[in-house]
Amino acid sequence: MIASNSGAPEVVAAHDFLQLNGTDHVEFYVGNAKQAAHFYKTAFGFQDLAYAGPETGVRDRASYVLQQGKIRLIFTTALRSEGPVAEHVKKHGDGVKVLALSVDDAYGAFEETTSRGAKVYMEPTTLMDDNGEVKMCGIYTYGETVHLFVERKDYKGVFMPGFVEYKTNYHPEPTGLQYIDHCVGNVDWNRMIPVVEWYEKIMGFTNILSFDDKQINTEYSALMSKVMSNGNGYVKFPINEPAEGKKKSQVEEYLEFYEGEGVQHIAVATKDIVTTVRAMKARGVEFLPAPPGAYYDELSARVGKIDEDIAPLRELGILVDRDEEGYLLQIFTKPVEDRPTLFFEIIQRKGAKSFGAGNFKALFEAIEREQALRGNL
Ligand code: TYF
Ligand code: FE
Repeated sequence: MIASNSGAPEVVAAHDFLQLNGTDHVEFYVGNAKQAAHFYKTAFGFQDLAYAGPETGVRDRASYVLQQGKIRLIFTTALRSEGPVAEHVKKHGDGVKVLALSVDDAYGAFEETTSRGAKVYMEPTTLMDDNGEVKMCGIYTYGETVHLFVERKDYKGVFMPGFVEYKTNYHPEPTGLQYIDHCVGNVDWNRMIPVVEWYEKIMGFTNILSFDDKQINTEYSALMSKVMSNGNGYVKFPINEPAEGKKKSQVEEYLEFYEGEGVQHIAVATKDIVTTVRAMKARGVEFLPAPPGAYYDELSARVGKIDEDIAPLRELGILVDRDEEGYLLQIFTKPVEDRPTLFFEIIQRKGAKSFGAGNFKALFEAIEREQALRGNL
């Protein structure tokens, strides 16, 4: 925060005018929300929370809200061929439409962002029922993706007005997922800087880390990435752009199959990555294959002493990286739909605040092997 000089016109420096409390929820637009909800319950261990659809007076769509730890995911599908949900799915396939952020003042967030030039997605709205009220508004970010600002102060209902409790007799165990650590966007050629500047200007975010194509490359491809963070660090959005390489980069493959910019991966945190990943694998989640054995032979030399045994990390293909503050363990799923677009990262932080730059080479080579199998490298 920069103090303003008395007398001089106030410089609008990046400061935390939005006061975000973290991620409120992530909404996916999908071809079949009932089956998507079943998959995220079965494979990821999410729990029933709320529902809206024809039975609750919503005519054009059905939405299932699932929860695990602090993470809330909504799966929404269209009930007719026309309308914004059907059109989104036709173009992009299943994907993330909404990254909703928790605020104390949704109307204020609308004022702060639209006065700085944000494009309006949803005017400030107050939803009310017997359980209280929820206020929200929304703005567009990259591609057709939007940010909602959600103020739910003392709302007592299951999710928000318009939703009823979703209750089934199918309750797979949670897998230990706790909160959303970061959500990454893939943007077009020459768009990373404008999007980064958009987060600085419109949202008051700062660029906390940058990786250029000299640092992120393999024999075949490259990408660039800048990590944007809000003031308290609860909301982090890395932004990736493809870079020139011998062959097609994974970001280009995404842009081609998503038919535009969008959310590439959602990183979810766990306190025990070995248990979480073992459970998810047993339930059918597909992860990128483990890096070559040499990665684990050289692990101790590269990252020093860690609390975990190396054998289960090697068995499951979990990656480890260290920074000045500690270390982190991470692993990436394969894309979770047929288009090679959205995937998930499971991450356990042990002090480290970074993003696993030491794993980029091993990771991107694993991604490229999958790309080659799809005929897209
Ligand atoms: O979010 C990150 O920066 C890390 C690394 O296509 C990463 O998870 C970056 C780009 C990418 C996959 C992973
Ligand atoms: Fe990540």
